[in-house]
Amino acid sequence: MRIVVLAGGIGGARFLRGLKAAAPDADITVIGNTGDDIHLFGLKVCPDLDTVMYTLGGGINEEQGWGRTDETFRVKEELAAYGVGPDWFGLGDRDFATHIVRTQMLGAGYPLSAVTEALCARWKPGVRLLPMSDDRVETHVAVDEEGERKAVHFQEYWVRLRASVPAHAVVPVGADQAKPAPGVLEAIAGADVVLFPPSNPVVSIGTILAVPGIREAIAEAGVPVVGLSPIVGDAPVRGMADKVLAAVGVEATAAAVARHYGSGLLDGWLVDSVDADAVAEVEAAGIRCRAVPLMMTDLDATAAMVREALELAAEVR
Ligand code: GDP
Ligand code: FO1
Ligand code: CA
Repeated sequence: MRIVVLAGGIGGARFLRGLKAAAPDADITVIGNTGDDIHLFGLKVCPDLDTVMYTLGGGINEEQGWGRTDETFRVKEELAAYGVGPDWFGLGDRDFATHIVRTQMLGAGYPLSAVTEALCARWKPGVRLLPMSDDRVETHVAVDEEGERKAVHFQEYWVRLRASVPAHAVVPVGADQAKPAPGVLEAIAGADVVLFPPSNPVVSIGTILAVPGIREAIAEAGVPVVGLSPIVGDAPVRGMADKVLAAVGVEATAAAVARHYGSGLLDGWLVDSVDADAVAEVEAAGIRCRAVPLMMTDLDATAAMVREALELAAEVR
């Protein structure tokens, strides 16, 4: 079975671990969000691609969910001694190596897709990891700071500001001009099923869908598209997805997120058992829906979620 997954960082990566366990023989292509990407310390940082790569490759810091395991911060301390920041973004020593390789290869002219493939040759994530685009896309967030409306990079909003100020708009800058990376449209066209993990609907999956051609390819593939809610009990399981949902005028509920994707895109939607009340509302919107446990507490629980998603896909086919 050929499975295409649109993935952000932590939610996407943990879901993919469950997918590999539940469908060990599947051919999995991951289309990763690159809207979080930023240039810092002179290096190109791709948080969501690295989170997927390290998680599936066994190098992730499990507690944190991002960055390398067994990490130290000597380089960052030395940079700080030169007054070089930003101080709010923690790039570890082991992680620095990944970023040096990436930036070196990009500087030599390789596209991000080729660089990602080269990095994955070491980590062997067991999936084909493609950036959504080789073109630069950066999510910016409109906020008020010191009485002034301004746009900040998503990382500044998320990491420095901890999403503590209202987001007035979320803009994937460059997305409208971006082309899907090589292999993305082909993977979608050849898929048997497309899955949306419980990733952030706005700044992860929303950004991938903002690359012209990707949403259309999914809709035209004529295969089941099934998603899992990142919202459980009217709040994100982790992180601050409610803040960016508010910016696009979507309520932080499992049903509202399904309606946001819409029946033109989604065929099936899983909500958590605590949100069983939402099933009728989602089905009324023309999306087949089931309530099942959606907490990725361990690999078994995550694999069970995946099996539910694949069963729902078989049902809507
Ligand atoms: P990020 O890029 O690191 O923010 O990760 P993603 O965009 O892939 O996923 C973030 C989303 O995952 C958040 O909105 C969380 O609510 C959701 N999430 C994290 N853990 C779980 C879980 O165990 N169950 C469900 N249903 N959602 C989860
Ligand atoms: N998240 C933080 O909250 N603080 C950090 O210092 C931080 C550093 C970092 C370095 C590399 C990397 O790949 C990810 C990193 N993240 C950090 C996570 C990440 O930037 C955000 O959680 C995501 O972009 C949201 O998906
Ligand atoms: Ca992300």
